[in-house]
Amino acid sequence: MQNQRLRIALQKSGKLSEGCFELLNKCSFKLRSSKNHYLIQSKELNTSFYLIRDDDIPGFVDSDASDIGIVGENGYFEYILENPNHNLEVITKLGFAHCRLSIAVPEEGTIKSINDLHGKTIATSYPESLRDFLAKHNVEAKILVMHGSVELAPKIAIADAICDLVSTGATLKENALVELEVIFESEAVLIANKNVDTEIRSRIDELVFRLQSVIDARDSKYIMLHIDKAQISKLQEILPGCESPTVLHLHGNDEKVAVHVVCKEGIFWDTITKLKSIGASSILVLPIEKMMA
Ligand code: PRT
Ligand code: ZN
Repeated sequence: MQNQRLRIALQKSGKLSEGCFELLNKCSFKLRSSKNHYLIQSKELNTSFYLIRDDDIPGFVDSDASDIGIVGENGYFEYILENPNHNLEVITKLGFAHCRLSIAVPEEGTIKSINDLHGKTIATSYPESLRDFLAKHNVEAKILVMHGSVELAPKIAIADAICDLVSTGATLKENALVELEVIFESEAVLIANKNVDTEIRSRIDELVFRLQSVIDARDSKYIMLHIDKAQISKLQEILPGCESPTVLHLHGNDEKVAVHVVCKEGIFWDTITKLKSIGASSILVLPIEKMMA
């Protein structure tokens, strides 16, 4: 019996929400982004989804307003540094919303190393993560907290440097800034309140199993091809990370076999070219929807 609802906090709209909805919908939830919906009830695993701002998710889970949540590691780190007595734990990384928290400085400026930041002003939306980094590197600098448009701070001369999230680097480039130091890399993570009861814990385990099956399948391909028996070991060299291949007899052909493999690495055109160079033919590369261990 699933009496209690599993409560999940997600970002309502932004850089995390699309990836969250896509991943959860592949786990049989039917979530849709909607302007006016802050609560979605689902029969699947008896869940309630709370759609809120990403900044509120760690506090929501910590205070038991929600059992679990999906947030960027950057938001999680910032929260636990600010709240050392928190009740949070990271359950699993989710492989999307990749970015990095970096210190960046004006391209043509005089700051060329971390030590040059002594006595300077750094603008950021992540003061705790920056404070922690500066302390570890014995740098004393002033932190200016901004909640948006951080990249403009050096241009309008209210800061000498910034500490902000970077993904492609295009925003830094547009503002004539260069990365000086990466503080940490970040991706979306599933966080939980450590004190959930056993019924909720088992439901979280079921959800994590589903999420992991989708994540594992995402970059895996099912490959079918024909090849000379003698070339099977070379085939495994070309497709690293492939499970033990299934080798099937081909009717009326004693030299060639059909090989089926699951390959965990991306299959690109140059891999196909290498497969052809060892005599592989009839190559089929298929996507995998879910992979259960
Ligand atoms: O409204 P709400 O508070 O929920 O959303 P928000 O506007 O505060 O957050 P949002 O949606 O911008 O980001 C949510 C989370 O997505 C972040 O906490 C990160 O974990 C993750 N993420 C991944 C990013 C980026 N990539 C990203 N590129 N968050 C922000 N950016 C911004 C960055 O701040 C900078 O302004 O994009 C710009 C840089 O991008 P590039 O590609 O030009 O380098
Ligand atoms: Zn936010």
